[in-house]
Amino acid sequence: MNNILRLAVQKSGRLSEGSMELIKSCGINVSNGIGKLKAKASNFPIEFFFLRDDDIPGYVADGVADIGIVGENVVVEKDKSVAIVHRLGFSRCRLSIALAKSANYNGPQDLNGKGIATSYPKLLEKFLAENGVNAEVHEISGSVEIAPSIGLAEAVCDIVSSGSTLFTNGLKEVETIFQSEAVLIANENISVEKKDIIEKLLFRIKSLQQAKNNKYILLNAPESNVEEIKSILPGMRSPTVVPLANKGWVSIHSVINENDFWEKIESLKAAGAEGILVVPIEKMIL
Ligand code: PRT
Ligand code: ZN
Repeated sequence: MNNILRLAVQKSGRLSEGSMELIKSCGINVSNGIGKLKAKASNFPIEFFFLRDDDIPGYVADGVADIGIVGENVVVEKDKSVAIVHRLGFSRCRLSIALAKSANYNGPQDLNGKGIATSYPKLLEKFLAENGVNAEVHEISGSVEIAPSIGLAEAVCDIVSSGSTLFTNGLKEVETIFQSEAVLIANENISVEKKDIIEKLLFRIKSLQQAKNNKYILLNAPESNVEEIKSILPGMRSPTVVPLANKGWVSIHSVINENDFWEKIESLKAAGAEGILVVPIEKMIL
């Protein structure tokens, strides 16, 4: 029992799908039947607790769970003693201050004396203090965006993703005070055995993230241009060069970062590359 890692994930909400997809992509089999509070993986020493996201930092800090997947916004707001072990890259969003579309805004000083409704009082108060703003913070637990229309506050400080909620409520985003994504958190006093399991899990997560950022590229080129092409495609170590049946031609295989992709394709074509194929990589172990 002691050597089973207890992972807290959101039961149902914006983090649930991403969390369980990540676990599945790590090759871990688990059936999270609807309404279940706990589940065990069949092929990895891990047990899942399905909880409300707000409770996850507290459960991890108290050691009820060893690790958890939760939005960084919630981790910082709850301010519990947990370690952020790894950033997971999904459920990205921002915490922003918004005002009525018609309001004038030239900077944080324009928030002086205003009422701001939010579910994130700590993050908001930090921003206000850093900017020397004296505003009245109203903590509410949901539907923050309707606060101005019901006369509760002139401004809101809420999570934004596409911006459509603010837009449909006649609000405009004026300050982004925090950028967030799902993170893996851990209890600060974890046993050596459990640390080992976390390392195994992290190894799998990192292999997936590496793979996502890279593509496998195959192309044909005249043998005489190999050196030039090699200098464009550094690859993991160095590109693979295989002779083609057609004399004087080779096939070159390598790995390319997704962000460099279009820029490099142009220089590869200029260096005589033909029949370029770019394919996704499922896992990448460096
Ligand atoms: O029931 P439980 O307490 O577990 O869930 P919850 O309702 O408190 O949280 P949930 O599922 O809404 O969000 C969980 C986490 O997802 C948040 O803490 C963020 O880290 C992250 N996340 C990512 C978001 C959004 N995107 C998001 N768009 N959380 C909330 N929203 C809401 C926001 O509050 C606003 O109402 O969506 C609306 C804005 O979206 P846009 O696209 O209209 O801008
Ligand atoms: Zn919540």
